Amino acid sequence: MNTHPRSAALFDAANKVIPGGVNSPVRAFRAVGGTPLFIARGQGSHVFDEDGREYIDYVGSWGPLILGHAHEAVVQAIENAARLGTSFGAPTAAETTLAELVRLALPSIERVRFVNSGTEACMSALRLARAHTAREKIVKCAGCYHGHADGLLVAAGSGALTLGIPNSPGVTKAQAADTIVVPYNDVAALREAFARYPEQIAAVIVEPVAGNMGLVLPASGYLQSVRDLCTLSGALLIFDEVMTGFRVAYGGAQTTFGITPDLTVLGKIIGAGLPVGAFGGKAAIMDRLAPVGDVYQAGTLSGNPLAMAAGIAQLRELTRLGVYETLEAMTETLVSGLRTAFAQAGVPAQFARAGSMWGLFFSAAPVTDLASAQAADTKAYAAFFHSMLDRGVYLAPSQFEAAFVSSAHSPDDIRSTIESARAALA
Ligand code: HOZ
Repeated sequence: MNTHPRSAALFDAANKVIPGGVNSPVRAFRAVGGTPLFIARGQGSHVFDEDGREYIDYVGSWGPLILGHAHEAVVQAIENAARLGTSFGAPTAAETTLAELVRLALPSIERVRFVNSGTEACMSALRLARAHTAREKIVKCAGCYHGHADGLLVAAGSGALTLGIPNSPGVTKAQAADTIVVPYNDVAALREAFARYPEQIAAVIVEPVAGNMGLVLPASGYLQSVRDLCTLSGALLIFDEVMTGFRVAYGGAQTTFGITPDLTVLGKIIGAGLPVGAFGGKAAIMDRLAPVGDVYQAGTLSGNPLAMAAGIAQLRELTRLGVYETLEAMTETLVSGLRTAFAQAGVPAQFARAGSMWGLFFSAAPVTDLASAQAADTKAYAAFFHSMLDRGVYLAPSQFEAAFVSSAHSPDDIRSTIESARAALA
């Protein structure tokens, strides 16, 4: 019996006009099977599907909804901004206000440019890094995901990994040739890459906490070694903090781990879930961008007034005393409760947490990189995902994604999620 008839009907209709019925592939539920839920609305920590069912949401639009769905301050800011006009293609004061908030939060950023997505931000940051260093090659880690620009769809994580197409057709050999791939958490491999391509590597781009092959933490000292190797060889270090920025701490993973990247990429969290991204860094690098410098980068919707207003409202809420402490404590309660539930059920699993991001692998062995992430039991994850969904808990429909707790999650949500997991594992 189909328990989601309306979602199923909407999916059928979508499939007729949208490839695969979705506008971003992980949503299609291919990794876990079944019909994707069509979401009608979200409120706080919960989402409601088109069939009227309610779920505790740990996707949170893939991270940006750190205050939960439809937070009053964010909604009000968007409403106010919309009344003044939705787009001008001209500068607005709000862009400087948000830029200031970002600069104050992340001391490695002296100048920031807003774009519309993490993909755009990564693509632009790399162009800038290549121009600044006059070098062409870049290094990325297998299983890290930096959006879907051509040269970055090489050993990519997230949806590309979920669907088994980490190297997408359509990316030419030439586009992929300048991307060097090394395993995450492997300093020796990175050192070897620098030795093999002396003075050719423009930048190393890395998720300081990997969140697109599931959640994989950096080994102790790894990020410092990456920093040191970049400095030694004159390559730029780019932290992709699309997931971790304003999430693992207000100042992002660079604050948590005390590492200063040359460039930082930020994503939808600085727009409270509206389409926005950003990249920023030292003025000496950022000022190569047009119109000051000669590196071209542009966009009509960049710095869009609705996105700026939402972002300002969200970041201001996040500066309230104790927000991160509460988020972290809540997430720790959840993860330790789940860990105990799995242990008591005799199901081998690896849990990881960074601030209010968390992840789960069905694996008896530690997960430290893409190879160990791929060795986890994805079928067991799919079965668990559906059992949890049946019990009103919405996890990411893929093993290779992270989960997120928001400040709207209540102790009751956490308790009920742990209880659901116990029941699902029984
Ligand atoms: N690749 C995104 C998560 N890391 C999923 C995007 C989406 O489906 O909205």
